Amino acid sequence: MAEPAPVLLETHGALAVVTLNRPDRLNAFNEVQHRALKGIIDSLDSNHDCRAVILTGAGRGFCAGQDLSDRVQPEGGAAPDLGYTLETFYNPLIRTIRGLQKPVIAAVNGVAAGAGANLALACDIVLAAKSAKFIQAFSKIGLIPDSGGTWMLPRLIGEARAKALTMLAIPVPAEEAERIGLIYRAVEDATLMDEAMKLGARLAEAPTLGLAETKALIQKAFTQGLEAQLDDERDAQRRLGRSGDYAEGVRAFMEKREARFEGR
Ligand code: LHQ
Repeated sequence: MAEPAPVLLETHGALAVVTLNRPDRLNAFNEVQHRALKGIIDSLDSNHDCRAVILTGAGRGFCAGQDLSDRVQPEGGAAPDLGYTLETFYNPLIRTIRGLQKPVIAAVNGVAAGAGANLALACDIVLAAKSAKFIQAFSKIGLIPDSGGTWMLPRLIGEARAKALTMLAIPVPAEEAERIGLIYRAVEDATLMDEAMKLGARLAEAPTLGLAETKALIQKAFTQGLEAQLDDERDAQRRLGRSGDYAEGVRAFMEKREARFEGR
């Protein structure tokens, strides 16, 4: 029998739902799953008809990070080059999601551990089922929080919490993750996908160019001062002022009707 696809793609109009699909391994990444996900995300990136993306996991987990069964080192065997793995797979994935010119929602259906947790946190809006938890599991196996973890965590939750949660690999339940600002919202398990689909559908009808500029500007804010940020806001607003969606938004407001944005 053919192996099931390691990543599934469904489209609902302009909304794409991408599902990591190795449920018996809690969707931990092997190279095949990495290549499949990268291929799908790249195709959505260049597809103008796709205006919002949901990333979720099949089964009871979101993603348990690297598949460690691929990584058992034989006694006396050569050490693996984990830098190669990051450079080849995880770093391009995180860069692509952060650079995607459309919003990405993580619908965290269950445990998100290691690089799986940081993959979720790299998404623009993180919803999680109340039973889900986030674990910076790296310190348990002698590693650092990769896939952007050391960059995102102090920014999201501050240095004190970031250091404690990573060094102690403390599991953070979804409701606490919401409370400390690690994620946007924790929702009832049974409603997670409905909530994610509602949010996704709304974003897929929004002015995509404006959302893309908003995403890029908010991400930039961490690495530059107010002067540079004001300049970048001016440039982005200038570009958006020439967009069809801006013209439509203003017309719709003046005509007291719902705007029909086209992502142009
Ligand atoms: C797994 C995994 C897994 C294989 C669950 N691998 N099978 C980047 C560069 C290169 C290399 C190194 O890593 C990285 C980045 C990283 O991501 S490092 C961090 C890697 N991930 C982890 O350390 C997490 C390991 N998993 C766990 O700690 C637990 O499984 C969690 C807390 C996620 C879930 O615990 P439980 O709910 O108790 O489930 P479980 O442990 O029973 O797992 C269910 C099955 O999934 C089980 O298989 P089995 O055949 O016994 O049913 C696990 O072996 C398998 N699984 N994570 N990462």
